[in-house]
Amino acid sequence: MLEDNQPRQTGEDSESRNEQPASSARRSFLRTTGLSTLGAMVGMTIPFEGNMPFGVVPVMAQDSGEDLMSGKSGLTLLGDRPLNAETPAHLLDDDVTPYERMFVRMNGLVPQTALDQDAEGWTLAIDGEVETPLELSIDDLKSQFETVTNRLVIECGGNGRAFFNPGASGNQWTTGAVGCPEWTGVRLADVLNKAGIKDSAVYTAHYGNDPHLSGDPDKNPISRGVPIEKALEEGGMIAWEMNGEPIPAFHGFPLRLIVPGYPGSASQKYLTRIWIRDQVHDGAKMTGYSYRLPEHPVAPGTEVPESDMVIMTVMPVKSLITFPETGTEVATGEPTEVRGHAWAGNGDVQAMDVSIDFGQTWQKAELDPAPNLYSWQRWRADVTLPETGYYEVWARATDKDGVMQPPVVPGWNPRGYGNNMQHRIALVAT
Ligand SMILES: Nc1nc2c(c(=O)[nH]1)N[C@H]1C(S)=C(S)[C@@H](COP(=O)(O)O)O[C@H]1N2
Ligand SMILES: [Mo]
Repeated sequence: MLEDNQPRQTGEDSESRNEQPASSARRSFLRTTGLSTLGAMVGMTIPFEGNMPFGVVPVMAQDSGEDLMSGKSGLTLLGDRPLNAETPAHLLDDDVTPYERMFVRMNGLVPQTALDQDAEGWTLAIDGEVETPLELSIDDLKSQFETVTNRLVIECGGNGRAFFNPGASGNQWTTGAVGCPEWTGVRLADVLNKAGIKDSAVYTAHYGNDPHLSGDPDKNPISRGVPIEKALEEGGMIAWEMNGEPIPAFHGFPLRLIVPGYPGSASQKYLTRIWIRDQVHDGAKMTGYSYRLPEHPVAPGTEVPESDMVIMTVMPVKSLITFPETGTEVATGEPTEVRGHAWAGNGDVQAMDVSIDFGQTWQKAELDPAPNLYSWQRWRADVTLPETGYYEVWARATDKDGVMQPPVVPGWNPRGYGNNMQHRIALVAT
């Protein structure tokens, strides 16, 4: 079983998007376009849409993955079943990542409730090792707890996998499986404390209502958790809004968990239940090689026994150059602004440097403080390219413990997680 990612299906399965519950194709889920789903696939209204047989996909949409990504053009589609798409670095320049630029990582199918933006009767259960199990409606969350708004980074644990050598199976994310939207909801710790966490609590277990790719209702596409200490720490949220709007279908409508600083997989979308367990959670994609790293460093390509794999926790320090776009021509001998974002799974980034000579010398960049814990931080620097020709800008962030991004892929591991190598762009001085 391929646990982290399913390969994109080809050949006879190329029509498999029809297997999305067909009625989903009927309803408008893209509030941003105002078109029906089928209309969004072809980018225009389909006057006779009501006559189209159940499950039929418009011819014009059949070969173009981009059509599934309505409202997100400019993203790179890595697969359509499940739907996965990443964002080119120069499209991530916003301080707050807008919907259009937010990467999508689905392990299963987008649930019908999200496609329909139907939150009727939605409840969140908090149970297991708690004094008082809770069954909370969204209104209960809004009325019983303090509402907070925070910018929180979500980054897939496999971001950067494409650079591994030997390569690792799974989505070939380059640098764009990351974003920092603004989330509104309640603190995870407040909700857990209301339920009363027992001393026997060890780990959380997260559940959503998204169907497994097989359609088997007894299977979860993903159910991960975090150590109870992490869940009770500052930063975690149960959110119902992204960027001031109900959370869009691809990102977890109507409720999602955000556990910042941990791999994105800990941030369960379509959240229905948080089960507090007295042992480490063993749900879908918690075991085997999924989101696990070798306990001790291994040479690239080593076959690591399953028993030596440990759960990936805090994400490493990282940064992106979001401006200018790689390959841009700039004026020789004049200051050129480069800028981007930096973030770290253990909190604030303390320093940011850039190099224009392949890492021989570094210059300090200006680094803004984080607007809140676990937001990414804006950095900028002026670089001057001394003569005409080809240059690269390399960018390097340093976390609060003095740990810095390496120039090459660190810590090879079988599934290609945690690559925080320096981001590089090309600049041409003319
Ligand atoms: N219910 C549910 N939650 C999920 C997933 C999923 O497939 N189903 N994918 C996880 C993974 S692996 C990542 S990286 C993030 C991606 O969040 P996004 O699609 O909103 O960018 O969601 C996480 N939460
Ligand atoms: Mo992920």
